[in-house]
Amino acid sequence: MTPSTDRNSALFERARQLIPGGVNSPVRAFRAVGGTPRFVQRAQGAYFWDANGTRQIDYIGSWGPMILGHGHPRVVEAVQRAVTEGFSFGAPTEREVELAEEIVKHLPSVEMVRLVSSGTEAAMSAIRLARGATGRSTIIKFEGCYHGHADALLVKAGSGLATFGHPTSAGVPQEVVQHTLVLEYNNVEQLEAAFAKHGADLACVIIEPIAGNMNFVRASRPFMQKCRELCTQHGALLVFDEVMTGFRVALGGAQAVYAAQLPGFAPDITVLGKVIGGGMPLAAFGGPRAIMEKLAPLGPVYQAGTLSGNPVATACGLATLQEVARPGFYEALFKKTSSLVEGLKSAAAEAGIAFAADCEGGMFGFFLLPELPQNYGAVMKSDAPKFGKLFHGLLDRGVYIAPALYEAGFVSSAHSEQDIADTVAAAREVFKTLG
Ligand code: KE4
Repeated sequence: MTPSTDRNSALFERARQLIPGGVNSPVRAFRAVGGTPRFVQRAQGAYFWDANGTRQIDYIGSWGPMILGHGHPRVVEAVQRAVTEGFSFGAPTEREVELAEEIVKHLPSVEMVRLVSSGTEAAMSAIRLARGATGRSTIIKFEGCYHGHADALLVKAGSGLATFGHPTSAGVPQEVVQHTLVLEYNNVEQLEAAFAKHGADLACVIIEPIAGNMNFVRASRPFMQKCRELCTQHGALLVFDEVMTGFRVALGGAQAVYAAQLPGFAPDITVLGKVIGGGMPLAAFGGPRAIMEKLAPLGPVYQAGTLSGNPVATACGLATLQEVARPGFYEALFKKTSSLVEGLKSAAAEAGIAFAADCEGGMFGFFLLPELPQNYGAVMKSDAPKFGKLFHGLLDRGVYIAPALYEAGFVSSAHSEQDIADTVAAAREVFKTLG
C-alpha cells in the first residue's frame, strides 16, 4: 500500500492539522514505536477494522474497558434503550443506584461509591478525599504507576531516596507537587524510611496493585502487606488505583487477589474506571461510609461533575458488570489469557529471545527481558527498538498490541481459542526475526 492509498496515513495527516499530534491521547500516536496509527473504522468482538479495512485482533480493547469484546449484544441493546430515554439529565436516576449496588456487591471494602467520568477525575478526587479525611497533605505514589493526569500525580521521583517529586509535565508548578513523595515500587525499605520520616503528615499511599502502566508488575506480598501495615499504623489511607485492574483481573479486582494471599486485607479507598463503564466515559471512587460521607453535599470535601453518573454510560457499565458477574466468566477468561501467555513464552523460547510474561484474569504483560521486572527502573531496561520491531511485526500480521513497552495487554471474552492460536503463530514468526 502506498502512502497515497493508505487511508490511515491520509487521516493521520488530516488529524495532525487540527489535533495536537493527531490524537486525543498521546499514547495513540505510535511515537514509542514509530509508524502510522491505525484509525479504527469499526470493531466487533475481538477485532477492529482500520481505515483501510484491515482487520486486527485487538489486545488493547480501549486500554481495558472492552472486557466483553466490542459490540456485545446485551450491552448494545442496553445502550440503545438508554439513549431513547434521554442522554443526560443532571439529576439522579435509578440506574446510578443500580450501578452503585453492583459495584458495592463485588467489593467488600466499598460501602459507598461516587461516580465520575474518567479515571483521572476519580484518582484526583480520591486524593482530595484522603487529604480531607485525614487533614494531612503529603501523599506517596510510586515511580512507574500512572493515576491519570491530575497535577499532583504528574510527578517523577526526585533524586535519591524518598525525596519529594518533580513535575513530569510542563505547566505543573513545583508547589503543586511539593507534597507528593515518589518511591520505588516494591521497595519495602524505602517505604519504611518514608513513613518514619513523614508518617504523621501522610494522607495516603496511592498504588496500582498490579501496575499495568509498567506493563505488568505485581506488588510483592511483603510490599503490599507493609503498605497496609504502615498506613494503618500512621493513620494514612491506602488508596488502590484499580482503574485498570478493577473487574479486569478478577470480579473483586486486584484487592480480591491480595485478600486471598493476605487474609483480611483491604484498601481504604478504591479508584475504578474502564470496565465499569464498558467503553463509555464512566469511573468511580469508593470506600467505607465513614470516609465517603466526607464528600459534598454531606461533608467538607467538594467534588462534582455535570455528566457524573450519565444515564447512557451507566447503562453501558451496568450491562457490562452484569455480564462479567456471570458464574465462570473470569475462569474462562483467565484460561484464554494464560493460554496466550504460555504460547508466547514457548514461541520466544524457540527463537532464543529473552522473554518474561505474567497475567491475571483478563490482563497480561510481557517483557523482552530474562525475568519479570519488579520496578520501573528494571522495566526501562527493556530493549525499546526490539519491542518496536515486535510491535510492527505483529501489526503487519493482524495482531494489535499496545504501541508502548510499558503498557499492559487485555484479552476479552470474545477472543476465541483460534484468535489466541493465530496470535501465537504470528508471534512465532516475528520472534524469529528478532534474534
Ligand atoms: P483516564 O483518565 O484515562 O480514564 O484514567 C486514568 C488512569 C488512572 N489509573 C490507571 C491505573 C490508569 O491506567 C489510567 C489510564 N490508563 C491509560 C493506559 N495506561 C489510558 C490510555 C491513555 O492514556 O490514552
